[in-house]
Amino acid sequence: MTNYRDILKSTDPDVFANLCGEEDRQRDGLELIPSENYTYPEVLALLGSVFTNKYSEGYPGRRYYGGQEFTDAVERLARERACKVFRAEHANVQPLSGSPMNQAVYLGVVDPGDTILAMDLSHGGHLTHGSPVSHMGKLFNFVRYKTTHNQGAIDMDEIRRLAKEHNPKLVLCGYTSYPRDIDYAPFKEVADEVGALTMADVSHVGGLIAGGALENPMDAGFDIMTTTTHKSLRGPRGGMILCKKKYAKKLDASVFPGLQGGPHMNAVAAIAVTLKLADTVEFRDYAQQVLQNATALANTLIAHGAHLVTGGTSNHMIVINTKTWLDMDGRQAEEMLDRVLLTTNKQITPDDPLPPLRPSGIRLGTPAVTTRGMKEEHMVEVGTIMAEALQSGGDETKLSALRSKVKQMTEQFPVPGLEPR
Ligand code: DSN
Repeated sequence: MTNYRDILKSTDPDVFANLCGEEDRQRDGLELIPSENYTYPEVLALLGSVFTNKYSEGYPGRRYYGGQEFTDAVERLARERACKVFRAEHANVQPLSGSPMNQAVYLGVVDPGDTILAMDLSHGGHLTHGSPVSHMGKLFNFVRYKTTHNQGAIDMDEIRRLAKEHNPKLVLCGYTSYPRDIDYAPFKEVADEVGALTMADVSHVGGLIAGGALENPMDAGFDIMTTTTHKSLRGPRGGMILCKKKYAKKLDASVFPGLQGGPHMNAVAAIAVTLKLADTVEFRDYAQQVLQNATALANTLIAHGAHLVTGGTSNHMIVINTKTWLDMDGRQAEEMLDRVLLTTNKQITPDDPLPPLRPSGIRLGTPAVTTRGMKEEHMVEVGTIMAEALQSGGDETKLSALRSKVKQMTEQFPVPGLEPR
């Protein structure tokens, strides 16, 4: 078998050195960014496969180029498996990633200038959910709802009021920084009352829904659901649109030729195998463990006095207001945790008075550490290390001791698909 690494090393030692550096970073540290994960060795094999050589504009059986016997087969497998895992009538597996996936939905089912009801960015909505800095925010009239002031709950009365006032064409839920599960049925009710379509962007929790650990919006009668494939689902970077049959034609045409050209068939093949692996008892156990680990981590942080947005978690994610807790902004907190090899991301909090690059908090989650095999007792350890690091005042002796503890844990739990050094 060709040794691609040796070829790369000899052709481009600079890039090779950075690849090795990134491997070491992933091996030696703990990934706590809630949208990241360690993918399967099978996915790594497919991403680096000859499927990347192929142009496949169109859909299985209707392509614009020849030579599609095998690309058709893998795309059909991916679509069938997506429908089965998410109980959807139709699946499009070609979106290149999360943003084009959501853009394809808007451009496919609503007209420019139409109103879309979605969550405010600082309360957990994604950039593509109508942030004014995104092109989507300029193209469509986004009306934004917020969570409640005290407990950060979804305020269905307010959402109903806004829906009746603004008559949206699309009601959107599913978030990028919201640490709670969602009750989808009331969204469907409100949308039905105003004649709007329903869309759930479950990019963060797609794997937890596939694994049966969280509620599936398709079961609540949603029209459209989108999910990225590289977060809790553990697949390649990519996106999927699931929908009722009656929107299939419009949404397929919106992805291609509306928005995209050739799909990345190496990623489509990798999505197919990801979905096969998601439909297993092992994956269902994994999804449950992600939730149990998040609860254990949240409880540990709370025991150390941390201020958690919404007071806790009921999904894979935790958002900490480090500003109110320790008078430390999110950038300082992220950098302090980097020093003990715990990777998190700075995060704006609801109605954050601070700017996005120096916001009030950090966001973390458990999909990646669960993939490494960690359980609740390890989360207690991670939460304690985290709290001690954040309260260390930057003392290098303390941080060095904490770093050693993290290294011991990472040696005990290797990254799947990454050989030990
Ligand atoms: N970047 C993703 C996240 O971290 O949530 C969303 O686009």
